[in-house]
This record gives sequence, C-alpha cells and structure tokens, in this order.
Amino acid sequence: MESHLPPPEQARTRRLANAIRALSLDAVEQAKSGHPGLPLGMADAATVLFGHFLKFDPANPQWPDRDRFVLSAGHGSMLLYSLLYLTGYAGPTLDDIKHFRQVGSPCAGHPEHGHLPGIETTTGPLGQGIANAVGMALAERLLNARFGDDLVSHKTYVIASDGDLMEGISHEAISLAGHLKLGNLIVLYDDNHISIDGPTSLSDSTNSIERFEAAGWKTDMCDGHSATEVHRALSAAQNSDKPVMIKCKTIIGFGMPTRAGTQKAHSDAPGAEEVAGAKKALDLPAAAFTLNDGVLEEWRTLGKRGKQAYDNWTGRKNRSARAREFDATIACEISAALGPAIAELKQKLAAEKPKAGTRRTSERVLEVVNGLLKTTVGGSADLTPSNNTKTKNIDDIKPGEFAGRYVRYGIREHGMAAAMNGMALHGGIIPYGGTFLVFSDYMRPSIRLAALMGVRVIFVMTHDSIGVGEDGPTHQPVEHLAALRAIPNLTVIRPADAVETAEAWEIALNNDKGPTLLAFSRQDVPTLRTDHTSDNLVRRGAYEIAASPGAKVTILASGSEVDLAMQAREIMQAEGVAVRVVSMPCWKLFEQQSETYREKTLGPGTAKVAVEAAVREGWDRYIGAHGRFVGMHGFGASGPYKDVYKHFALTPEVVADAVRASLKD
Ligand SMILES: Cc1ncc(C[n+]2csc(CCOP(=O)(O)OP(=O)(O)O)c2C)c(N)n1
Ligand SMILES: [Mg+2]
Repeated sequence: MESHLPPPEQARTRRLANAIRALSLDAVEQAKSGHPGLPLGMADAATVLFGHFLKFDPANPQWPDRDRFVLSAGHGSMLLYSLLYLTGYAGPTLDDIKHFRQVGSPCAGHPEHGHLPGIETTTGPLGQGIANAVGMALAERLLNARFGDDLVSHKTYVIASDGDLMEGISHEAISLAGHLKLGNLIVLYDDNHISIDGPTSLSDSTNSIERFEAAGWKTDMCDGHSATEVHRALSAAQNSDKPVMIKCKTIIGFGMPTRAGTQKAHSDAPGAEEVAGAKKALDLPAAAFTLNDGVLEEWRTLGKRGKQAYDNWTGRKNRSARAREFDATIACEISAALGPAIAELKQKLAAEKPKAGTRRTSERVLEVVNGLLKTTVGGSADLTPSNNTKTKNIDDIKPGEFAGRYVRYGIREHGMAAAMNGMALHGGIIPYGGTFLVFSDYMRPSIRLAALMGVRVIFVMTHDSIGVGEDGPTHQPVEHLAALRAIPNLTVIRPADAVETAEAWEIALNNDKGPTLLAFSRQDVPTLRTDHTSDNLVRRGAYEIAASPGAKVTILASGSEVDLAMQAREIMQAEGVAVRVVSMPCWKLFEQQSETYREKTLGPGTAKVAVEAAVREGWDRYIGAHGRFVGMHGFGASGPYKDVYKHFALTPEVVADAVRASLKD
C-alpha cells in the first residue's frame, strides 16, 4: 500500500516510535526478562512501515488481502506487541503487555501464532520467519495468478536480524525467493552489527548487499533511524520485479544511556536506572506504561489508514462472480467430492492389487487429489522422480510465472518446509512437499513449528527404511520414525499398502489442525487390503488386518513390515498356531481411540511381537517390557534391499521365530 501521506516528518516519527520504545522498556523491565535491543533499534523503521506502507486493518485482522508482516527475529517480540496495541488491534491490551512473558498472557516470550491476530507466524528460532515469508509471498503470487489483482495483491514484509541472516536456512530462503522473482517480498534487515556474543565481526564478514544481489534480489541501504530515508527506501521497493532487501543501519537498544550499541542491549531487563536514562533521552514520561499525551490517539489514527482499502476490497469481492470460490479457497475447504473419489480409488486398488512402492501409489492418489482440489501446491527438494510428487495435471511454477502448482524447491529441504509453513499460514493453499525420510532431519525445525502452530502442511517422506537398499546407511532412516512420532501434534502415517496410502492422504488433507507426515516405501509392497471397505481404517491409527480365532499372539507392524508380519502369520498358521496381525500406520490416531478399541485391537491376553524396520524406541508402549521386537538396532547397510533385510534379520522366518519364542514365555 503506497503511502498517501507525505514523507514522514522526522520528529513526528520519532515521537511515535518512542511509544514502542516506552512499552518495550517497561514490559521487559517489569518481566525482568526479554529483549529490548531490537524493539528500540527498529522502532523508527517499523513506525514508517506501519504508519505509511503496511496494508492492514486492525478491525479485520484476517483480511485475506492484507500485507503480511513477519518479525523474523522473534526475540524482538515487544516490537510486534507494541505495534499491535498502538495501532488498535483487539489484542494485546495494555494489561496483556504488562504481563509480557507471564503464563496466560498472549504476549509470550516470542510471538506465538494463534495467541493474537496479527502474529502471522511463530518466530524465535532464527531464520524461520524469513523462510516462512518466502512461502507467504509465493502463496500471494499463486492466488494472484488465479484470482487477479482485484482480489489478491499484497506484499510480505519481514524484519530480519543478523542472526536470521547467519542461519543456514536463510540461504535457502533467499536464493529460492530470488530465483522465483518474488517482487512482493520486502526484507528490512536490522543491521546493528551486534549479536549475543558481541560485535558480529567476531563471527561474520559477509557483504550482505552482494550476497542478496547474487541471489537475484534488489538491494538498498538506509539509516534505520532516519524516517525520511526509510520512507524513501520503502517507496523505491514498492514496484519491484525482484524481492527487495533494505539494509537498515541501526543502533541496538537505541536510547539506552550505557547499553545502546552494545551486546548488553540485546536482552535482559536493563534496570531502573537505564530505563530512566533512556526515557529521559527519548523525552518519555518517567512513569511505567505511560505514553506522551496524544501519541496513542495518533497511532490509532494511523491504524485506521487501511480501513478504506479494506472496504474497497470487500466491495470488489462481494461484486465478484467468484466471491464464493475465493472464500472457499482461502479457507481451504475440502471438496465434498474428495471422500467419494478416494473411496472409488480404494475400490479400484483393492481389485487391481498393485505390487508397488507406496510412493508410487501416492502419486496415483495425488493425481485424483490434484484434479479435484485447486488448493494443493506440490513440490520436492529435487527428488521429484523419487518422491512421485508431481502429477501430470499440475504444471511447474516458474520465475515470475505463477500459474502452475508445482514448486521446484531445489536441494533446500529446510527452506521447503519453512516455505510450506508460510503458504499454509497465508491461507488458500494446502502445501505438500517431498524428500527422503532420512532428510526429515534437515527439515525438523520447520516440521516442529508446523506442529506447534497447528498448520495444515503435508510432508511426503519417501524411502522410509532400510528398504532404500544400495544407497546405504546415510540414506536409510532408522531413528526418524521414533523421533518424528515424538513431536506433539504431528500426525505420522506409514501406510502398509496401496489402500492405506489412499486413506492416509484423505486423512492428511482433512487434518486442518496440524501437519501430517506421510512415510512411503521405495520398495514394492503387495496390496494387503483386497476386500474393499468404504470405511477409512487408517483413521483408527491401528486395526486388525488379519484375524485368527483363538489367537495366542498378536503381531504389530507398520508400513512395509505389515507384509512381513502377514507372511510370518502364514508360517505359524501352517504350524497350527493362531496369530493375528495388527496394522499400525499411525500411533497418534490410535492414541485418540477409545480405551475399549485400543485394548481390543492390541489383543488382550495375547503375546506381542512388533515388527518395524526402525529402532525399538516407542514400541514398548504397545508390546510391554516382555514383548518381542524385530527391527533395527543400529544403522543400516548398503546392498540390494532384500539382502539388507536378510542381513538385519528382518524376514518372515525371524518374525515367526519371535512368535514361537513368545509362546514359550
Ligand atoms: C536458531 C536459533 N539459535 C539461537 C538462538 C538464540 N538467539 C536469540 S537472538 C540471537 C542472536 C542475536 O543477534 P541478532 O540476531 O543480531 O539480534 P539482535 O541482538 O541484534 O537483536 C541468538 C543466538 C535462536 N533464537 N535461534
Ligand atoms: Mg544484531
């Protein structure tokens, strides 16, 4: 939103900015904890951004066409809380700010998405915010390509710190944004030359201007304390065909008498004397949480700048023939046709009985999904032919061309995951993206944040075990399932066959409360579910896939090892021993079932054997201390996958031995 106000008069901006400084100083001092340095250093630049450029309406914080503002350096949270309060959002209240960093206050230590409207994403782990912003900016372009300028035309602004730009993820984010020519992305870099240990010269000598330019960005520089200069730079950034980085030279902790410009300003309560000194220097009232007369009113007036634009936009949307489609898209409504389409595919798969890696069936499911839903946007971190994530009915997104629905993320797993989070947060897009399960480690911080924020992102992780084969232990996940299952609110599903794969996708697409991680096999697996049920059995997390009246033993397994369990069962049945098999594609969903269902499914009174080509961690919960586990006890090995399974004693015969042994216990 270009400024319709004249360029800011320096003294007025400083007076407004000092209100941010007052609140930030008082909140940190009161909490005896927090980070005053960034809010004090970036207050002037943020005032120009919010007062003249950012398109927002505090009365309508969910306005789909608002500009997004991401405080990537989440430790500076008081900057954001101050801005939201001053511009007139319903929250935080002044009382919330007085309870900064206290349990129950929405003003948490770092900005938590969902605690307050206006917190576009959870930040704190440095580098994540700027990478989320790339996804938000991309989402905007994709929806603009679909709905046009009238309905979708906004920018994503980021404040990023030295730490954000030192983190490796920023490299992935910056180079992806530059490549895609995301001209609607504007980063204000808080170039204060200070991090926790001291001057950034201790650990970094990057020329950030050259770095961004090399990645295809437009760059600019300004004095971050000069309202006129910041205004000029933001004006010049408005109509760019490349993302823009504005290096704002600032003084950390601006105004603090002894701490400004030093690492002491970064964090911690400055103490009464320092606060008093800062307030004197900044011409602020001495009393805590008190602003100069008229400043709050002036801020509130600025907060109403966007109302007209909101009303105009609402008018355009209501007049649009596509209003309903737009609303359904932004809400990512799942078409009522999806359920029947998945059921139909399941029926077909049950009859056809493909013997294929679940990654391949996943592509078949996606073909149906991408044909039915317009909101899915796929991608892979340079493993498209292996992850089977690109279907024929969607096209590539290209630099400056956003009609497609498939992102070539390049070899940027972490950047991909964070960008997917940003797309989901933006609204209107259900992102899914692939890599090998073993490289979930490269994405874990973003997977964790997706789970913490509760956003609908689908991680497609193929090559999910030693079944990878020849590529060997570097490429064979063993501890990953356990580690991922430990992330709260992450739904990890490892389907056993084609039918479970279709069911897993249905669950993932309908899960709007958090991310879903789908673990797919590289190697072929037979179709085990050959009797069609319209019921989605994976939804229960675990279910009896093979019954045996009078069974003495229950074999629990997931993914490709359910077939092993079934073969072991055959061996035992031939010996006259009744064995039942339970497929456990998703522990999280199983835990949500009734106690009765869980007990019945686990087979009360039966001995337990678990089979999974992964480490044992977690299985004890289901098999008990005396249960037997057939799986991995260390890293894998390179070789044809069937040989590797034999080498690690993951065979039907060994499972049958475990069953026999368990009968003797
Ligand atoms: C991934 C990650 N590592 C470490 C930290 C801890 N930490 C918080 S701020 C910070 C660096 C501070 O420097 P800068 O980013 O320049 O912020 P400034 O001090 O200028 O506000 C660090 C290391 C973190 N939040 N995230
Ligand atoms: Mg810094």
